[in-house]
Amino acid sequence: MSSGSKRLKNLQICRPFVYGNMAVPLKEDRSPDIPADHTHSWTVFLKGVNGDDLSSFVKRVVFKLHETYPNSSRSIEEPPFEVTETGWGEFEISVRVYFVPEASEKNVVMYHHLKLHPYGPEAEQQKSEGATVTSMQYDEFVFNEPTEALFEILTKKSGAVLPQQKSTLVPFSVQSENEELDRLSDAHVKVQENIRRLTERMHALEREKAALRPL
Ligand code: SLL
Repeated sequence: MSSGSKRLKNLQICRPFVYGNMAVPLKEDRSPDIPADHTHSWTVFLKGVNGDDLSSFVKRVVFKLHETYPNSSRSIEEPPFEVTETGWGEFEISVRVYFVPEASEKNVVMYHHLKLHPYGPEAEQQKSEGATVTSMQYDEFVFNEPTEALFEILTKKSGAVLPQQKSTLVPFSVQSENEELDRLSDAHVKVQENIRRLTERMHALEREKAALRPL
């Protein structure tokens, strides 16, 4: 076995990342090279939560676009792992991630629905402003029993960890995760309290019913 290919038993190491797309409507002064029926410019991407570079352990990312695009399978070999295009329609993009050879990990695939149009209560307003639409998903690479070499890369070279504090730029952080856990635990306490109150009420009504004499 070559050095570093031994696996570290009973160890799991995770790295957070985000993938998704941003899209903007094309303006009047669009380039003449863009086909007339295209309405939006968009970028599909995969990156660290903080915008961190993942290339110490990600070797390449293959974005598989709709077959209406020429060379619909786009292999990106270095960061930024993204594809920018123009088009008119929304469709599903597969995002396949290949890891560096030292990792000895199988590739993984995620699916992202390309989003061009705003939706929700502010959709009309955003549409009239030509606002940028973003659709992004948080996920984590989970490496079970990583090779020594991958462990070395992840702990020594790559930052790419969840930021401690939340900020307006990065919606994902240890702080927001803890806040979410607090909200869940508050909700749990409230639900337990409601169950207790309603059970008591039910028992009281049952007692009342039992005390009623049949007519
Ligand atoms: C739809 N099912 O009907 C989808 C398909 C395809 C979008 C969307 C490419 C343009 C081109 C493009 O925008 N394809 O041919 O260059 O909405």
